This record gives sequence, C-alpha cells and structure tokens, in this order.
Amino acid sequence: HGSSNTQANKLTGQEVAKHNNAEDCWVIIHGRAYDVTEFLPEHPGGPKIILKYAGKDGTEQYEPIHPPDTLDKYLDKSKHLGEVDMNTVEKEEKEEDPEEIERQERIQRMPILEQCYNLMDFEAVARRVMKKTAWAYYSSGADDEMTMRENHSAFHKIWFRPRILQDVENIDTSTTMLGSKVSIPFYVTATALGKLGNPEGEVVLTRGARKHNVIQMIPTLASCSFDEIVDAKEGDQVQWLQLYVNKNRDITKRIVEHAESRGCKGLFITVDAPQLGRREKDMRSKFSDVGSNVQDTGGDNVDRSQGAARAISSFIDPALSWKDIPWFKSITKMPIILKGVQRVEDVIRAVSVGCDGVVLSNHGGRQLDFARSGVEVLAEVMPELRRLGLQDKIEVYIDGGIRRATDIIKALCLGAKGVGIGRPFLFAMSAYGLPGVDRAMQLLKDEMEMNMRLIGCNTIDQLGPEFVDTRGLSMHSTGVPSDTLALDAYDPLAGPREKAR
Ligand code: FMN
Repeated sequence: HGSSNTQANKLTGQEVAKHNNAEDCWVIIHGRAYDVTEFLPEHPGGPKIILKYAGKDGTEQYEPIHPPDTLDKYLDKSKHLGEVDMNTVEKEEKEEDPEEIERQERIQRMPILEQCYNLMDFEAVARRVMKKTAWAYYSSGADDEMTMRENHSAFHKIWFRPRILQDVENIDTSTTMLGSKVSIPFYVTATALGKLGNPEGEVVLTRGARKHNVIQMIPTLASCSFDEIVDAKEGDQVQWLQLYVNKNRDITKRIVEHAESRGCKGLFITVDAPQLGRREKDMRSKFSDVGSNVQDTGGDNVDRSQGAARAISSFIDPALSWKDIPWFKSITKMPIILKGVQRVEDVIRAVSVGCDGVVLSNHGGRQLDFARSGVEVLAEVMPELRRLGLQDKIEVYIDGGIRRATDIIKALCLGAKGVGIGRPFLFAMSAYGLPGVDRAMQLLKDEMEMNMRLIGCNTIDQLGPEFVDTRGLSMHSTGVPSDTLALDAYDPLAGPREKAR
C-alpha cells in the first residue's frame, strides 16, 4: 500500500477495517487512511481515543480538536496511506441517543436572536443547544469554580459615583490598545477549540471583530490553523497572538516569527498555566465518551482521557520563568504582554524586565481556584504603579467575568487600558454563528454608549477612579443577607423565550 495508491486505486473500507487494534491501527480522517500504529504512544490526547476509531472513520471526533495541517506536520508521509472509497466504509450504526434527540428538539425551539438582550442570554441559549461535551469544555472552571463565579460577581461589588449635567450628547468610546485604534476598549480574548462550538471555528470571531473594529487574540490551540485565522482578516484589521510556550523552543520561535511576519501586533504569553487546571465538568463529560470497549486496552500508564483541555496541552513548558523573557525580546519586535498576572509584585517585575503590558487574569477561573478576580487585582495594582510613577510604562488589561459594558467601564475607571472577553463570544457563536457574535458586540457597544452618558463621561480618557466606589471589593464572602419577604414579591427577570411548539 502506501503512497503507491492512485486515485483509481482507492482503499476500501473493508481493507481499513482489518487494521483495528493497538498492534496494527489505521484510521480514516477526511476520506484518507493513516497508519497511526507507531504514533499511538505519542498522541498528546492518549492512545485510547484513537483506538476507539481503529479501522474506522474518526473524522467527526478528530475535526474540532486538530487544526487542518496537523497530520502533515506530525505524521510521517510514509504513514499517509491514501484515499479511501468512502462508499465502501460501513456507516456506524448510530444508536438513537435520547439526549441528542432532545437537543435537536431544543434547537428547533431556539429563541430567535432578537430575544437575546444581553451577553448572559447567549449563555442561557448555548447551554441548551450545544453538544454536552462542547458545553462542558467552554463553561467549566477549575475545582469548585469559586474563582470562575467570583470573576463575575466581583463586578457586583463596585458601584458608580456618576456626575451630572455634563452635556453628554456626544459620546466617543474609541481608544487605542498597544498603539492600535479600536472603536471600543474590549478585545476577543484567546479561547481554544472554536470548532467545538461552531463548525467554522475561530474565523467566525475574526469576521465579527472586523465588523466592529475590535481586536482578536488568536489562541495557540485554535481549531483553525493560524494562517486560516489570519487569512480571514481584512484590511488593517488587528490581531494578537496568544502563546503557550513549547518545551521545544525551536517550535516556539517558529510560531512567534511566523506570527510577526503575518502582521500580529502583540505577543501575549500565557503565564498562568504551567499545568492545566482540573476542570471536572470537562473531565466527566469526556470520560463517558470513551466507550467501554476500549477501557482496558492497556499500554497507557498516564490516564490522559481527562477532557479536551488536558489532552491538547501536554506540550506546555512548566519550566518557563522570568529568565526566558529576554529571549522572547530577542526573537521578536512585537510588544510582549504577560497574560495571567495575579499580583502587583509581578506587574512591577514585568515592567522591570521590559514587558509592554500585562493581563490581570486567572484564565477565566480555569486554573488556580481561589485566585482573585482580575478587577480586584487591578484595584491593587494601579495605585501602586502610580505611587512608583510606573503607570505609563506598561499597559494593564484585565479579563474574566466581563458581561456588561458597566463592567468594562468599571475596569477602565480603575485604570485598565482595555478588557478581554472570552466565553460570551464563544456562546454567541455556538448558538447563532456570526449573527450572534455580531449582535453580542453591538449590544455591548449600545450599553457602553448609554452608560458612559449616564455616568457623565463623553470620552474614555475622562474615566477615572473618582467614578467608582470600590469599598466592597475586598469582601470575598457573600454580601448582604437576602430579604426573604422581598423574594416572594420580586419577579425574577426572565431569559429569552422559546418559540411556540
Ligand atoms: N487562555 C489562554 O491563554 N489560552 C487558551 O488556549 C485559552 N483557552 C480558553 C478556552 C476556553 C473555552 C475559555 C473559556 C477560556 C480560555 N482561555 C485561554 C482563557 C481566556 O483567554 C480568558 O482568560 C477567559 O476566558 C476570560 O474569562 P471570560 O471567559 O469570563 O470572559
């Protein structure tokens, strides 16, 4: 066999099906067969998941997790066996999965897009229409998910001190981030595996970002290839690169140089993930997905069937340290920003080693549980930077839990240059595709203009600490006791309505 197979001489499904075990394992991906026997132990996601598809077509499972150039990059050409006549491949008798049937029914009754009035609404819809595994990967946080929820609720501890009678007829929300002009100071932060939520993947976010003149940060672990995401941009649209640093620095160097040559305007090195956090929702949903017939194939000492996240991130270098920063500066002219800084000492150190920015972030609550929210750290960082006269030496961003324009405004008042938003755009994309992303961004813009007006500011540079009351910010326990009499009287706001049956 091997490369000698010509178009006319396609492999048959029966032929491939013979190679169905750990000693002799072929799989079909996108109509082509591959001999992965020797690759099994090297697969970052572990051999089990491949063995589940030994002798079969694994495309559906493979697709969202692997960028299109993966096989060419990592599997020797001699193992590419050529095209398969897909008519001869036995179709998997898919059991009618009752959960899937229910999901399809829910999709039929999905609220129309116009029923989504804020970013939380997209999340409520996505929860009901996404595949369980995809929802688990996107929505999960680490351990007890305390930090994940704190990210959002931290904003509820900051209140406004608006000013009045300011002539707020004209509002301008534009500003610059790392020197690029943007129409509103939020960016689409890096989130891995876009195709879990939408078959087109991250390019949908690229198109949404272009329409609204906001910046997109491209994840190292995108489902689309890096070049596909860059090719999807138009004109002088700005993109940044999020970098997971590989143990093999040659690979990292190639990624960075390539990103710079393709016009990326910022290098965001993720520093909060030397090991991936335990996201139990993700792990549980994956575990049930690995069929019982492959539970004891053996040969794999490390159990890597621990959810999508851990499977794809085993290359990340836990030895990354401050000592590496000068090397990054030597290989690129892009501004260098540390993503995932969590205390003021490290911001000051970032300034001293010549970083251009930091993102105060805890990875959306997916890493260290009980890490503080980005906005709380921001309130700690900015007064200290001002005291030391360093506030103009570095751009400070935050992400995590931002769902309303008031959240953005609070961060800007406290001194952030901009904010990153992750899950809301994933959920908008998963539920409604590009129109969803478009609407989510437009809703934020509308909220932003209205709320700037209501606190009495015309432009971003007018926002400052005098507009917020942050006295409650350090409180990590619950706030006021609930007024139980009021609970009965209060009508909770309802989510988007489903269409009639
Ligand atoms: N951060 C990274 O630096 N690299 C990643 O590959 C990455 N993947 C993510 C995947 C998902 C599904 C989510 C939700 C977050 C991911 N993050 C990643 C973290 C985000 O960049 C960001 O810090 C976080 O999502 C912000 O919180 P929010 O989702 O509440 O807006």
